Amino acid sequence: MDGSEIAVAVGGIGLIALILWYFFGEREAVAARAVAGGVQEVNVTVKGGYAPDVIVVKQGQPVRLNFYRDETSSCSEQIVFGDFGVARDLPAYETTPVEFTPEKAGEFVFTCGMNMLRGKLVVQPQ
Ligand SMILES: [Cu+2]
Repeated sequence: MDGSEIAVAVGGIGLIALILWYFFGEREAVAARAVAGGVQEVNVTVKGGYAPDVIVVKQGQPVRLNFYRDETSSCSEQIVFGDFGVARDLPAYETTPVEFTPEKAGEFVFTCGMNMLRGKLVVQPQ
C-alpha cells in the first residue's frame, strides 16, 4: 500500500467508526419506567454530557428525572428544560430529582446552563 491507499483505509475505518457511533448513540434512548403513583422515572448520569441523552416518556403523566452529576466541571452545574420553565442546580456527586408533567407531546431539548450539553426528552402522545 502506498500513502494514499493507507489514507483511504484510515478514512474508511474512521467513517465506519462514525456510523457505529451514530447508531450506538441512537440506541441510548431510554424509556421511563413507571413507579408507584404513576410517576415516570429515569436515572440520568451527568458527565461531559447526559447518559441517556434521549429520554422517552408519556404525555400527561408526572416525570421524575434523577440527575446524578458525576463530575465537578462547571459546564454541567445547571440543567435547563426551557420548554417546561424548569432550571435546577446540580450539586456534584449528588442526585438531584427534577420533576414536572409534560402536558404536550413532542421532542424537547434540555441543556446545561450554557446551552452546550444537550439531551432530548421525547414525549409520546397518550
Ligand atoms: Cu455547559
